[in-house]
Amino acid sequence: MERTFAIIKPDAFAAGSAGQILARIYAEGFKVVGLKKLYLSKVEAEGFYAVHSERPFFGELTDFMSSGPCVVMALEADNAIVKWRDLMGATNPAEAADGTLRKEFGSNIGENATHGSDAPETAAFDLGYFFNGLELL
Ligand code: 3AN
Repeated sequence: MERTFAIIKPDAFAAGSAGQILARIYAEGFKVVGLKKLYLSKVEAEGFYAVHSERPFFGELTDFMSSGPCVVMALEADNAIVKWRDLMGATNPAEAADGTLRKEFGSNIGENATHGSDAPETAAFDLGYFFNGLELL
């Protein structure tokens, strides 16, 4: 079993899509180990995306992620990191495959409905940024 970190981003939460996305998560066989609604500050979003701080879209990305509430989750499954990335689809919803969450719920490369860790190291950072150990029992 592996754990990964996921976000229902502010665009999808504001659109009322959180329930449908959560239903897909359960239908695909993930166990939801942690879940909470947060309204990130700009500073909190910047800390989370620090790895992207030199990218040209960093300001836009952190403005968006602090623009409204989101839902952060710890998901558990066999091969959870790749499994969740596959369910999300490509970063750009226009390039995401049919049946993926970003295809169905994303609008553009910035407002793309969901986040998912891309490797064991980033999953460990992401989970530790948002959850303490007691929250993941
Ligand atoms: P992914 O989330 O698929 O791993 P990354 O790591 O390339 O994609 O990018 C991190 C986040 O930054 C993406 N989820 C997306 O919301 C945002 N992003 C990526 N590229 C752009 C861009 N060109 N313009 C605005 N936001 C972007």
